[in-house]
Amino acid sequence: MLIKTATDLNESDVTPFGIYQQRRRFLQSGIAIAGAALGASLLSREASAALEPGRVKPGPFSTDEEKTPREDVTSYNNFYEFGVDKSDPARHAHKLVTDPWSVAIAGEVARPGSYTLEDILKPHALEERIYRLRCVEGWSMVIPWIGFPLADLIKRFEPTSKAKYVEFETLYDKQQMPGQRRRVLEWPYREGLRMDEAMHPLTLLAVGLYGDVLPNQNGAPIRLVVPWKYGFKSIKSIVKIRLRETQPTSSWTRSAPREYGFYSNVNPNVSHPRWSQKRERRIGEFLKRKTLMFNGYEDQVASLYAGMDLKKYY
Ligand SMILES: Nc1nc2c(c(=O)[nH]1)N[C@H]1C(S)=C(S)[C@@H](COP(=O)(O)O)O[C@H]1N2
Ligand SMILES: [Mo]
Repeated sequence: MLIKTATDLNESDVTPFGIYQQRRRFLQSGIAIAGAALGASLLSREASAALEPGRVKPGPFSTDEEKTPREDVTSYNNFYEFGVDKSDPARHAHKLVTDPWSVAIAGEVARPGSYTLEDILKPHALEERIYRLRCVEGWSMVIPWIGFPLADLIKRFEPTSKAKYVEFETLYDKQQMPGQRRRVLEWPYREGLRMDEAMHPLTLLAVGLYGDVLPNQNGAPIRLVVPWKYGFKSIKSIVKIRLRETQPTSSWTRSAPREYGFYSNVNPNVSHPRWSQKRERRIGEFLKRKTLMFNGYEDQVASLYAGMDLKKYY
């Protein structure tokens, strides 16, 4: 596989240098970078001086629901590579080395290769998007992500006419990810989307949350966010993106095919074989809420599934 560097990218891929430099600082500093719009109180003085206020622009599709407190977003996690308890990721994910990081782009693309995180991010303007996340287990959060549309990344690498699906893989490294010593899932963690789902403007590659770089337990340095699907589709700490002609099998489908299908759209009318999906507990709230079709993103995504039997394609 080719190792490509920044110089291999098209001129049209390149962002004005000032923005590029700021983004480098953002990624290297590991400290908050948000401008006034995101709450300047989080910023160290050096960081705020280095960054143009408002560089992370508010993006589309944000909910105005109350955000889940940052403490909960970063301490109540599913990241089985670090253990199966909700508190394990926050406790153990500091072992993950996220710099340097590279992402392989493979399969049905004109420009496959191994790209550094810097190469991956450079042309993309970052946005803040406040999305609901609904875990298949029956809880939900509202999280202010920072990222950019997956579609913009995929287009850069020029999918071939055979590209019908996208497969994602998390890092596989038992030294850094002690949870991988137990076969609770088939490692590496894998997920997949149909091409039109991957190209949908809601589908985000996130590199930050709450105005800061992603904490390791939330999937640093880069993770997927697909807000109309159950949380497990939003794969963390991605090292490979492969475009494919055939439908990939996700880790969860492989481990329990009757419980976790390829689509895994949030759907209150289709129960998990062992529990109902009609209601959910918003983390921090006492009373349960009704789960919304497609997690409340029905207007945006229902057309992707027109004519499909969603009980069959769960
Ligand atoms: N690699 C990997 N990605 C993963 C998981 C995981 O165990 N490993 N858990 C998933 C599940 S079940 C959920 S609900 C979300 C949780 O994301 P959060 O911890 O950032 O809220 O991450 C998803 N992505
Ligand atoms: Mo989940």
